[in-house]
Amino acid sequence: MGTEPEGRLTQSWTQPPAASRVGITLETYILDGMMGFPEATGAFTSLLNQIGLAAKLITSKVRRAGLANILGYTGETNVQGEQVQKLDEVANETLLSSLGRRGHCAAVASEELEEPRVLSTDPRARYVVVTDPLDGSSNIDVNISIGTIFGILRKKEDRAGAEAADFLRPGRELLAAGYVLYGSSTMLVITTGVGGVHGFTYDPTVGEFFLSHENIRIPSGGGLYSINEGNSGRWTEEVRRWNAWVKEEDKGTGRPYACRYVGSLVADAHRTLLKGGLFAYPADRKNQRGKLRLLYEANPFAFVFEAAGGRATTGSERILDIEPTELHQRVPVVLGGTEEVTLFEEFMRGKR
Ligand code: AFP
Repeated sequence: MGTEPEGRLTQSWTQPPAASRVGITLETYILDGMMGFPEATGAFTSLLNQIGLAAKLITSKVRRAGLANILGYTGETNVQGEQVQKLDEVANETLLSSLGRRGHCAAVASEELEEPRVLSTDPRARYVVVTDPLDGSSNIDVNISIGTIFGILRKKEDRAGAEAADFLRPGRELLAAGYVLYGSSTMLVITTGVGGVHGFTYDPTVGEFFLSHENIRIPSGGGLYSINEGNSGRWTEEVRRWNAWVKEEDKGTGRPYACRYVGSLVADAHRTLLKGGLFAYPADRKNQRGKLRLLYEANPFAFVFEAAGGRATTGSERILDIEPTELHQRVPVVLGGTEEVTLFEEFMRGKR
């Protein structure tokens, strides 16, 4: 299925559906992707299905979190030095066990794990997954949208297990990436790259994801910006100049732009993808390399935004071209429509 052979995905995985297919299930979408490739072994298809299953299981846990009394801190800290809440662990274990069940995923690198977890030592397990199983966890106990972020890479060689080198690869090598948003409804957004970005909304009454947002393209303009303004005292002069510009009054360019900031990357990025504008978490005096993580936060979103016709940059460099050196490496992140991101970069280069 073009997913199975080496390198990038091709043909039916990368073709947007000819006629509208709104209403088909995620499973049908995934299976249809495989149908164009008679030589497909089904491994990639199966992996995507397991991600869909994990999304259903996590959504049910997120929805019942208060009822099941599983909110609250465990008292432990994760590798980022943040307090781990129980739901983070639940989401992490749910994803790991779903991905481990069919034997196609060799290993997972997760925000919750210091080192990758090997799931299969069978050399036929040809994929590795990067994930932030429950992003925005500080929003859990105030009932605000959170999400799961994922990316799939092909393992470098057909040998047993996986090692750090299988994960330390530029985001442009992703075979697929996406996220699940646990919002007013649960949505799974996925792309295999040039085939476009597709959004599936979960119907809890039947337990299925249905295609609701076909071939998402980020609108240009939008008049929205999303940034933690509380950090402005720590920003560089260039970021402050850009920020002052978006707040200036100017009818011609539709300014001032409206500010929207949830503090959950999945929610802020999803709104930006659908409504346009720009999301930024730049480097600042405290977070000198940025705050967000390259492998499992920035790269999957960069992959999604580019596939939707937008751009993703650090402010000076394309995110998908960064050669990672560490599993939990941080990076400045700017996501948005082409014009908005290009303008931000002009400010960063001192051209404005
Ligand atoms: P938590 O998972 O600790 O809530 O962090 C969320 C996050 O990594 C990302 O989802 C947000 O975009 C970003 O942090 C928000 O950071 P600030 O709270 O510093 O604005």
